[in-house]
Amino acid sequence: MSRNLRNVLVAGTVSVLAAVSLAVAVGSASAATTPTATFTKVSEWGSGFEGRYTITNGGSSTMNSWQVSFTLPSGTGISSHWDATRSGSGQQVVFANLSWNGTVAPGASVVFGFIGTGTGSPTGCLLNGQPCAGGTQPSPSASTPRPPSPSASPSRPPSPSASPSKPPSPSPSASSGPTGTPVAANGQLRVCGRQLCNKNGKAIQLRGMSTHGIQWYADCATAGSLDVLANEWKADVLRISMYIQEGGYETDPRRFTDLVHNYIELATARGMYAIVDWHMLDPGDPNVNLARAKTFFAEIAERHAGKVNVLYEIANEPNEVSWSSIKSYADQVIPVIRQRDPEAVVLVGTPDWSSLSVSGNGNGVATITANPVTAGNLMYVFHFYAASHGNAYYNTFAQAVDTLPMFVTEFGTQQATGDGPNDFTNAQRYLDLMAAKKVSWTNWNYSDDFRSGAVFTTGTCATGQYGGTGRLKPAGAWVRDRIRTPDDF
Ligand code: IDC
Repeated sequence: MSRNLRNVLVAGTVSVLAAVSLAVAVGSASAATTPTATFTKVSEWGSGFEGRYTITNGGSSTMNSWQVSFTLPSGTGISSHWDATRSGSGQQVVFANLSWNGTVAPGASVVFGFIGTGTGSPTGCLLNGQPCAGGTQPSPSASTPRPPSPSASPSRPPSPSASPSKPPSPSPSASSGPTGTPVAANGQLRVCGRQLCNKNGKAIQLRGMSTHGIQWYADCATAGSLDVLANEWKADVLRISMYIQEGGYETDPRRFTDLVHNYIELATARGMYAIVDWHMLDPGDPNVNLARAKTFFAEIAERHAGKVNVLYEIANEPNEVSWSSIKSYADQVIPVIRQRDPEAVVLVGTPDWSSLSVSGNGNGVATITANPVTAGNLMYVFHFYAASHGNAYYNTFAQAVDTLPMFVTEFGTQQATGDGPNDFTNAQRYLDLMAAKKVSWTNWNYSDDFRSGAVFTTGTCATGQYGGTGRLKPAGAWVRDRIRTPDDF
């Protein structure tokens, strides 16, 4: 699969979407001097779709809050949403701003989105009680009041032309998402020997980004930021980092499970693989969270078994615990996943913060080889931070990739704190090895945290402006360049 093909297809999709927006907001977009809310279906897959509203303040005064209401036809529903609160009942839906995205300056836009079930589209949209298509506000001094434009009429019944007569899409299957993407090219992955192989049995390398902890930085992993990650950075994979402690899953299992469901859908709609990262860290014994992990992974695997793009990372960084305890945990969690999603690749963390025991001065490669996890179709995880982890780490990793199936789900170009100066030279040494051996990787992290390892400068996520390189820290610009280079699928 060439990047060029993917670009062409993405460009084609964008033009269809542009046409859709035009049809919905016809006659108002350029002339509007009042706020508008424009709906687009970002992608559709037969049984559902990703919907997006863009609220643009075409007026001359700042909006301090917003509310968008509409009706869905029966048979169409909403399974999850982001960047807004949702209320309403039955087919009546009401979305309103969150605390951080209610203020919209003149000329600015905010976006929220949802995953729809069924095939219908919203009708009767109102933004703060006014038609979403907006209109030209008559100035008080105008001598000749303008007649309301047809599109500004709130009582307009949904005409056939308001629901765009989009030609049937090339019907991507429900499981593989949009065409021309890493997932469309590679389909269901499996571990063949020590490699990660695609549906054709070809060894491939995936490159992408890890979110920061979604309990802190959910606002950096949005439909808009993931558009940039997929289309501009050309990432193959998104790692969804859900901490268990530190304000994560244990505080509200329902909410965090739903967040992960939603990120899986967002990645799927963009044709990226999704790694579900059970980000256990402190305490370091994964068995402490065993019951929680079983509950969580049962629901995730049940819901997403029909997809080909989900990988399960069952223990981020075990520490201060033996390999045999980690193996015991893996041997209990993996069957919970496999009963529901038999084909999925599973990733297992290794001792001493997924260092293959190097951090504890041990030799995890030999220990694991002597006593591997019982299940097949799995890979072992290695993490490194280039400014902290020199030859001892590198040499163990080099030995591991010739011995075990390995996946690097986290690395940084800086110190193990995720902060401090970058060592791009040492980082490149690891990347060269991973390219040569086709070891897949995700970099830590796709957020605007203040530390040097967060790719965006502080404050980026509040602006919603992720494109280009203007808001990237040095580590962000460096890793973006290394994700964007063509794949060999
Ligand atoms: C760090 C975050 C930091 C957060 C801390 C909490 O950068 O904002 O306060 O976690 O535990 C890892 C971990 C990952 C760390 C990262 C950088 O998997 O959670 O993130 N790191 O320290 N292993 C090695 C480095």
